[in-house]
Amino acid sequence: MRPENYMNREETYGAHNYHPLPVVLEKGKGVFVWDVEGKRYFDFLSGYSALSQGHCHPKIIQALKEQADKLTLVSRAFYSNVLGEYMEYVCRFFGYDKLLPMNSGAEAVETALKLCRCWGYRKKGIQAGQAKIVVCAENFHGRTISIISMSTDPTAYAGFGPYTPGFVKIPYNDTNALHDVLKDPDIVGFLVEPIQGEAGVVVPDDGYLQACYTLCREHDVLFMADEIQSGIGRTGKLLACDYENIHPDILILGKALSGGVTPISAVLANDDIMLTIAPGEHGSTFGGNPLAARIGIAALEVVKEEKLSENAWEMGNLFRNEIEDIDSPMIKLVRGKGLLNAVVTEPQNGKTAWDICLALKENGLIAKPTHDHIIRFTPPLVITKGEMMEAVDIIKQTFKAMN
Ligand code: IF1
Repeated sequence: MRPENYMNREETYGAHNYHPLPVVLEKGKGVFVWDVEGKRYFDFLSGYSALSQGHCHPKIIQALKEQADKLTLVSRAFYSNVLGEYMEYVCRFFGYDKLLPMNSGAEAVETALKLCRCWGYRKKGIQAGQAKIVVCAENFHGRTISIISMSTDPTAYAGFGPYTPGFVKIPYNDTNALHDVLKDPDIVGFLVEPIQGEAGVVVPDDGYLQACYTLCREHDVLFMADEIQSGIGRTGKLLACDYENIHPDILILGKALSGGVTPISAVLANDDIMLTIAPGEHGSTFGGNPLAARIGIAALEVVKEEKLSENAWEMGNLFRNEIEDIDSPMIKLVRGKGLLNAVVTEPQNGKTAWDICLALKENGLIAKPTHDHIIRFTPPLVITKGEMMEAVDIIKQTFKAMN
């Protein structure tokens, strides 16, 4: 079949909830993907940062194959021989007492919201039904009804009301705004992305997270970090919160927790918070399944063994230095940390970020715009210097040809 046939079939039988770049992928390995006509591309989206270990990492695929032949699911009605090992491994990896396993990132965010409210009622003594959680404008935490109820982006929430109450929205990167709302005694938590991904890789001022963390401590409010995209080495440290040496009360992980092999997410917290949820009060059919547990251990072992955080730091600096050198009227600025970067573009001669991404695709690199004019560049963290220089050259040539 030709690429158009694949695309038309998806359009015919699939919901139109995405507008994909016109490329049909068939194979992936490391930083590369190949389309159905055998053309190779640098993958600079990495499944929205889920594929940090690269496509089809042999160690993770091996773990998948071995476990798939043994036991894939028991539900949490029974124990398995793998789940406890996974829970211990991840808790020690990030320094927490306990882990609550889920599947998608949104499910983990919803779990964190429930856990925070539950702690508010059972430990902080907030009156039933009155708990409030502070969130930041321009956030992105997923697509469920309660999560879009926190959103300030009409594209995310318009047309899906009525909305879940109990959220207080404040500007991102504004500690005074947080200080002011924390006067409300019913506030039980503050949910924040250490770097805002969907907003276009918005990096807050140095010290912002630390100041928010301190305010939360002072007001007996839980600091919840959504590190689903910024975590697990993506920004050049294991967690983006590590840049400010803060240890979130509730840590939310997803995406690269599985290396892009299967949906795995997790909420981590210490006993005084996690044990406020009693048996039967929360759960998920697939959450903590043995297959995901084996894959999760392998995915994190790769992060450690291949020093992916360190590589993300070095390759991210190289990327931003090279892109900043490009002399193009279409480039307003490049920003990010580690290998979580974005180029803010300026339309020229009617050409937009989408046109740039189409041209990049023709030149062998796939990426996708967010909010029309921002192109997110998030390659797998396994990218080598040689691969990065080759990819940067494609980006340079593409912008040069757009002038
Ligand atoms: C889409 C990007 C968006 C996330 C953070 C929770 C979730 C995500 C910080 C939910 C998911 C994905 C979802 C995907 C586009 C992509 C994304 F920034 F990563 F590019 F939207 F912001 N917290 N991000 O980034 O996790 O339920 O998807 O597993 O929905 O279009 P999920």
